[in-house]
Amino acid sequence: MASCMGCMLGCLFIVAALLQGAAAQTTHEVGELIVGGYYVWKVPSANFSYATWSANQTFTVGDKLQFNFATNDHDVAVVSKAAYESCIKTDYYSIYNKTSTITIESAGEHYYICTIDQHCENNQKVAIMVSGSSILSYSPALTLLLLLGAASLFFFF
Ligand SMILES: [Cu+2]
Repeated sequence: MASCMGCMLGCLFIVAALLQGAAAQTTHEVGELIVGGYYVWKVPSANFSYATWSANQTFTVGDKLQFNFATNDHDVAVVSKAAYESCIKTDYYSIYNKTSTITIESAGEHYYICTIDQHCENNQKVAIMVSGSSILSYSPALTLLLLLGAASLFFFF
């Protein structure tokens, strides 16, 4: 009976920790806040900068980038650093032609540009730096919770 309780307690701890880890993943709306309260992927106005936007956010593997825009007005091309810097629009890893949510799959730098007209030259492009984070490295409290869960499993079995 005691081992059953311990097992259940351990499982609950781990499930709670995993749920908290999943909830920690963020969806970043990549864009400028417009009238009406929407974030839109667009050519930045004078008082908005994608560089500043990016610098003020924390990106973690598993986070999502949401690009909102009207089809044909813009697109999102995932590009290399060189293509980002020089606005090379024909050399991309993938491209999205309508409002899209892109999951960040890996740590490091990621680059996105709009290939429509001169939008990229007018700074409709964003670079993000993604930290390599797992659930365990996400927070010390979470790690402790996981360890407690595992320990109670071990102890009661
Ligand atoms: Cu555009």
